[in-house]
Amino acid sequence: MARRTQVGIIGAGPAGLVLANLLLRAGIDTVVLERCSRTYIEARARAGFLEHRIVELLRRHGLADGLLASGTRHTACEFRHDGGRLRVPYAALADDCAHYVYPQQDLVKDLADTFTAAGGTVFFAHEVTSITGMVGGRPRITCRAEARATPALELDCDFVAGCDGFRGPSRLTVPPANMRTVARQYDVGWLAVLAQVPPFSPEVVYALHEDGFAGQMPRTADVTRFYLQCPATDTADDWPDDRVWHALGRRLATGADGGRLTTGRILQKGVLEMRSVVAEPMQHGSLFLAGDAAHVLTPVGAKGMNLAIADAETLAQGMIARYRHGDESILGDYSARRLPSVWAAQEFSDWMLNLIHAPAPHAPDRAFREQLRLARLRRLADAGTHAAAFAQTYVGSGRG
Ligand code: FAS
Repeated sequence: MARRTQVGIIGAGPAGLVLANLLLRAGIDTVVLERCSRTYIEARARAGFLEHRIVELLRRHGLADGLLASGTRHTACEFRHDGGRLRVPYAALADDCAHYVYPQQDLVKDLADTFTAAGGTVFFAHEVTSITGMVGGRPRITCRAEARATPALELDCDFVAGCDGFRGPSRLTVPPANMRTVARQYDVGWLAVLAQVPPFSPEVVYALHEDGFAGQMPRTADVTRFYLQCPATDTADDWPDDRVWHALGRRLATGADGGRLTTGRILQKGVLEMRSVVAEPMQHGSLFLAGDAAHVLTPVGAKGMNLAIADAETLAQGMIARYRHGDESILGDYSARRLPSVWAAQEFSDWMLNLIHAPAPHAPDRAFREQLRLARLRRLADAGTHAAAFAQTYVGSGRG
């Protein structure tokens, strides 16, 4: 027997859970379907950097209590090159707008707690296997439960929100003739490391080193995220712990007054594929994509989670206007409203990637590209209009 709701949401990540909370508060019936268990999604470490405009968005909707109570406010970052250090006080250059660092898994837990405490329904450990009736019919979502004994669930709804990430079924359900996917693959990898050590600097540090980029992203007082540029073909096996710590120490140029890198237990280690993808349009009939289901970026510039939450707000506004006033205009141009911000974030991420990454060792134009990125760094140092533009885009001071 199919269950009925107004909006079926696939995926309990930042996009799905923000959307679910906003719709529930507006009195719109919604059901969230999530393939993984609650315990798993509330422990899955990913992003951690929240832009100013996204913190204000969550505050506006009463969803920021946890991050404002336990998150850390960041107002500056540092670039290191060849023993030199350039500190960019981006908040001071962007109307005192700051980032908040708050682990994504903690935000996801807050959002899930708030939604279920308000009576919201999430089917955890339910994997969506098909989506039908998006055009001209009645959308139906079918999923199978992890627990073999539990019968498959069918959900009839007016709208389907595909918030199921880059590998989820939603985008793949749309015929290619109705949605183009544009992509860029970068010829570098990022070794993403999560370590049980205190950060050596309270701020984000980007090191531009001839061996490749290295970065430190504080997460909490005793857990730190590090990134190391590596060949795209590398795997975690190529990076035993001592090699990781050696490369971090060398590239981040810690020691003296550069902060002392504490080595310790590595909790997580994996090579991230550096690719960027955008689906256009982000909707098809009664199916609307939000977050990584519609667009992925490299973690450079830390925009992924922020875009996902901004998509969810615009989609919620569209659905609320539709149910309350029969006004389909926001839903009608949902993609036109979101894609400019998506491409702005892609452009910034690409610019940042070319700033911090060392050109490939044997690239014929290596020396030229090296000078280009130093020129970019010098422009950031002059604290003029360019640095201000960097600060505003980096921190997300404008409307997103
Ligand atoms: P999510 O991927 O978070 O959520 C989608 C949900 O859908 C998942 O819970 C999944 O289990 C579920 N799902 C998938 N298929 C399903 C199915 N068939 N049925 C039911 N459910 C299904 N971004 C930053 O801004 N800063 C960072 O530092 C950063 N670091 C990252 C590090 C890593 C290792 C990764 C992988 C990503 C990182 N990102 C970062 C990007 C990341 O934060 C994403 O942008 C963010 O999770 C996007 O949120 P959602 O769109 O909600 O998708």
